[in-house]
This record gives sequence, C-alpha cells and structure tokens, in this order.
Amino acid sequence: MAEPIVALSTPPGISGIAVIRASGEGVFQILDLCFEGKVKISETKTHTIHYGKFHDNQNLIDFVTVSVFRAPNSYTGEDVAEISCHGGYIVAEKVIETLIKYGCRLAEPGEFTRRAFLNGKLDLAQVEAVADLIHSTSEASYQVAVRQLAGEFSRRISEFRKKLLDAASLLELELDFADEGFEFVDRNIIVNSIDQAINFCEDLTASYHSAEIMRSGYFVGIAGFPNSGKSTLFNSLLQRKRAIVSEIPGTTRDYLEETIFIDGFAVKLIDTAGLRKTADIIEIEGIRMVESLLAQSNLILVLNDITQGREHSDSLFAELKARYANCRVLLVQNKIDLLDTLPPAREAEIFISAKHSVGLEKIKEFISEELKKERTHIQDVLLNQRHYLLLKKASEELRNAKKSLLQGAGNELVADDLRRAVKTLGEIIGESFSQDVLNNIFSKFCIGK
Ligand SMILES: Nc1nc2c(ncn2[C@@H]2O[C@H](COP(=O)(O)OP(=O)(O)OP(=O)(O)O)[C@@H](O)[C@H]2O)c(=O)[nH]1
Ligand SMILES: [Mg+2]
Repeated sequence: MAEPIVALSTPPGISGIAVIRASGEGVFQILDLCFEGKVKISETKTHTIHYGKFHDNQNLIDFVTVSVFRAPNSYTGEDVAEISCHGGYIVAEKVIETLIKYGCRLAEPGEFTRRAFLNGKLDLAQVEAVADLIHSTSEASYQVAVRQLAGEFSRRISEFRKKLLDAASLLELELDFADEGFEFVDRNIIVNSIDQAINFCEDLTASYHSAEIMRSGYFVGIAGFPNSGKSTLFNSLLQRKRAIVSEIPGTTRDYLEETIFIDGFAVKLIDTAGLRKTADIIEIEGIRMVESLLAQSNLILVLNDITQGREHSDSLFAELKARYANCRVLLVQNKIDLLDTLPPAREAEIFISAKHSVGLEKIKEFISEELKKERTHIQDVLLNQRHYLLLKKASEELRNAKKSLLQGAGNELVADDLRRAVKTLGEIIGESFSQDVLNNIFSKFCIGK
C-alpha cells in the first residue's frame, strides 16, 4: 500500500457537511491518534461507520463520523477512511491539518482515482468516465458517462482484443506446421473478426464530433456588423440583461460567453464584437478574437440589421460560410419590428426582432434539430480525443492486417499487424500506458477525487 494521502472530497465553502478522504498505509492508525469513538478505528470492521470526537491532542475540533473501508474493498483498493465533519471554511481545514500532522500527505489532483487505476479497481476508460461524470453539464453527457463507468466500452474493447489476439496466435501456430504444408486457419473467420473490429472502431470515431458537443456544449457564435443587434439577441436568448446594448456601434469589444439549455443540452452562446474596419486598437483586438471564436463554433448566426437593407450583410454571410465550411451558418434578419411588411424568407434565413423576442423560437428549433441529429450519432461512449486517435490508429492497423491477409502475405506479417492493433486497443483501457498519458488524464481531475 502506498503512503497515506488526504484531501477534501466535497467542494470547499459553506455546506451542511464536508467529506474528507484519507487513503493508504496506516490511515487507521493515524485516526487512532485523533479520533475518539466507542472503538479504535484500527480495530473496526470494513464498511462500518463510527461516531465520535475528532481532536488534536485532546483539543476538540468537531464531532464527526468515520466510514471505514478496508483494502481491497475500497475506491482506491487501499485502506480508506472517509470523515464527515461539519461544513464551512474552517472545520474541514483543521481536520485535514491534523491528519497531515499525524502522518498523511495532501493528495494531488486525481490521486485517489490514480491509485484506483494502479490497483486495478478501474481501467483507464473508466477513469476518464469518472472525469466526464463529474464534469457533465447535461443529461445526455451524464447518461453516457455513467454507462462508460459501468465498463461496457472497456468490455467490448477487451472482447475485440481477445479475438484478434487469438487470430494472431493461430496464424503463428500454423507457421510451425508450414514445413508439412498444413493450412488449418480459416482465413474467412479471421477476415470476419477484423471487419467487425474495424466497424467498431469506425462507428465510434464517427461519433467523436458529436461526443465533443455532449461534453463541451454546442457553441453558437453570434456575428455581424456593429449595431446589428448581436448583444440584444444574446440577452434575449439568455432572458436577462447580460451584455451592454447601445445604439453606438462598437459597444461590444471583448466577447461574452453564457450557457443556456435546450432539450437538456448545454448550448454556449457567444456574443462577439461587431465586424468592421476600424482604427481602434481595442476593437481590432476584439475582432481578431472573433475569428478564433467563430472557428470553434458549431453554428454561426450572422445578424443583419434589416433596416440597413436586406442584402446589407449578404457578402459577410457568404464570406463566413466559405471560411467556416465545417459549421452551420444562418442569416438572421433582425429588427423586423421596424418593417411594415416582411419579404419571403430565402434559404437559411430567419426573421426576428431581438429586442421584442420575436422569432427566437425559430433559432431554438433549429438548434434543437441539430442537437437531435448529433444525439443519434452518440453510442455508449463519450469519445475523447485520446480514444479517438487510438481508435483511428487501430482501424488503420486492422486495415493493413486485412490487406496483408487478402494478398496472401506471410502469417508472420499478418500476425504482427494484428498484434499492433491489439496493443493500440489496449492503450485505450490502459493495458499498456505511459506516465505522460496518466499525468495528462489526471491533470484534468480536481483534488480529492
Ligand atoms: N427596433 C429594434 N431595435 C433593436 C433590435 N435589436 C437591437 N436593436 C437596437 O439596436 C442597437 C444596437 O444593438 P446592440 O445589441 O448593442 O448591437 P450589437 O450588434 O451588439 O452592436 P456592437 O456590440 O456595437 O457590435 C440598440 O439600440 C438596440 O436597442 C430590434 O429587434 N428592434
Ligand atoms: Mg454588442
């Protein structure tokens, strides 16, 4: 068992209770020094809870309960104690300080989960699911993360690895009988296994884009010339006055980002600086920022002040559409309350009055439809970039193996290709890993997890 570590596992601040977690060699003996209940913690059974005084050298700190989990039946696989004390800024800090005084060390971000992985309690894909679960902001991303935590994704990867490994071994075995001219491996069965694995990898990589939306949200950039009403639309969609609105062009110079929820999905709205030629240094910087914001958007709303003429922003619309070919771009005709009659809508054109919240439901419906499409791509995994790159690599390796096999290449060569794919798939669940990969994954965790 590794050295004892401690950290606050609940968010700091005012709350009913706070939970402090300690894990590692000797945590129960350390608690014997600062906890006084009916029995010594070191003499308790696993999965029991004990009430008593938490103290430092008989100076009372708080009345707490201690939950005991003995190795290997705990989150980390080590001896674990979870201390529930009163919430607030002071109590938990004092409890942690005392535990450190008697031998614990403050845990690093994600260190509990890292130990769970190293002790075989979770595989790497499950570790990433824990991070996704904690950070999920929508019902949809939560649902997928919780399924991934249950291990279905890992189970399927393991299944494919086993099949491919068996195929490689059979091919190698056959080599031993090559002199006798034996060929007992059915090529069709192997091609079939490879095809299934390729389909699995490619179905998943195709869902990467949608998974990113589930995880980080659907980004909607609001762009247009100054004074077209971008900030007004931003506020109306948010249903509160967040951005400053004025009749002076160039009001918004920085950008603003806020989240709304549509069908349970996080939709990130970004209000940007108006696009125009300007000599103002701050405004130029703002406009430069707009470009990178739009580049990461899933949808760009190009707002046009229709009182300036319906075609006033057509060239801007065309330019943005060409420049951000990967994202949807809509032309939104604003300030229709100032018109007597509406012209018929062209393709990808919406009429609204941002100020009077007219027509906003058309924008929301459009986003809702787009999200529905994305949702159908999502399978049981919230693919992250690490998975995505590994699955792409694996499917290339599998395609090579299939090609070699169909071209009648030597068994050794095909088996080598198969083993390469097996190794790559193994990296997804952490059968093999590097410290860099682990450090990168755990850097996304918070302290106490
Ligand atoms: N009548 C009417 N006025 C609007 C509407 N939308 C915005 N306005 C007005 O247009 C002016 C500019 O609105 P803003 O929301 O500040 O425009 P913006 O595009 O954010 O402008 P910059 O930040 O300067 O680029 C304000 O006076 C708004 O009240 C609308 O639907 N109808
Ligand atoms: Mg503005």
